[in-house]
Amino acid sequence: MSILNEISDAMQRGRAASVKELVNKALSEGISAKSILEDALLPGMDIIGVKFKNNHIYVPEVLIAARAMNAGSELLKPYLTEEGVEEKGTVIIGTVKGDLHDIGKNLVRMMMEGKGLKVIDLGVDVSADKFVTAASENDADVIACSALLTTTMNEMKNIVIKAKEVNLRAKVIVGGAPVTESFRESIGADGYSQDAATAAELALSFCN
Ligand code: B1M
Repeated sequence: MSILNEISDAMQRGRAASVKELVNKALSEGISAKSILEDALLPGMDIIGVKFKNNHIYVPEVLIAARAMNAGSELLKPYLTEEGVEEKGTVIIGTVKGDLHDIGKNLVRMMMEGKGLKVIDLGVDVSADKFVTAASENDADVIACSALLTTTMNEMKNIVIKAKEVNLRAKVIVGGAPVTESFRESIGADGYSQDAATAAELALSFCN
């Protein structure tokens, strides 16, 4: 089995310690952080998603796989982030109210930090008020919100409404698996992106 398959396999089994060990080994063998993310961790999580959907595994198994995924991707952070780049803007990031999914949001944060943006991470289950208050207090350029549930993505509309109410300077950008460009348009958000890398580019484009 290739080391990338081993990483994917250990992640799906929720073996965080093995994932860390294997990721470090892969890095020391010269495999790029991008490849470890895109060819091992992300496809592994796709498999977990399919098994979860088909009731082959349940929330506890998904949760430990998610912890292993986060443990592996944290190790990649220094490689995805350019050292010593001047701060180019401030982003407030979080997963919307009612939603506890944070793996995608964490990747988006990492990619944004990699572009030299200062990212203030509010975590998960973040209310519209909290997003807007944090953006205002930190004079942020961008609010980036993530949602993974069709039931919680509507919370993004409240963020757009609140931001307009207080005439916030920050642009609101949205993303997450169920979110689409037409949804963005329907709620009047300023931008949408499908993945972490383009989310970082989009955020940067809104910074002065
Ligand atoms: Co949940 N879950 N989950 N889950 N979970 C999904 C999302 C689901 C699709 C699974 C399924 O049925 N196939 C389904 C949602 C169905 C729907 O709404 N249409 C679902 C469900 C139903 C639930 C619960 C309701 C289950 C239950 O309790 N019965 C429950 C809800 C809890 C809650 O939030 N209130 C629940 C719970 C959980 C766990 C806690 C067990 C765990 C989360 C752990 C964690 O995040 N720490 C979990 C997981 C892991 C998943 C799946 C398997 C994987 C999600 C993930 O991390 N993907 C997921 C199935 C799937 O997506 N295939 C599923 C990897 C990640 C890198 O991708 O987050 O899409 P993603 O991020 C991408 C892009 O979307 C984008 O960039 C990222 C990287 O490219 N992106 C952005 C993300 N945010 C962005 C923000 C931006 C821009 C781009 O801002 C501008």
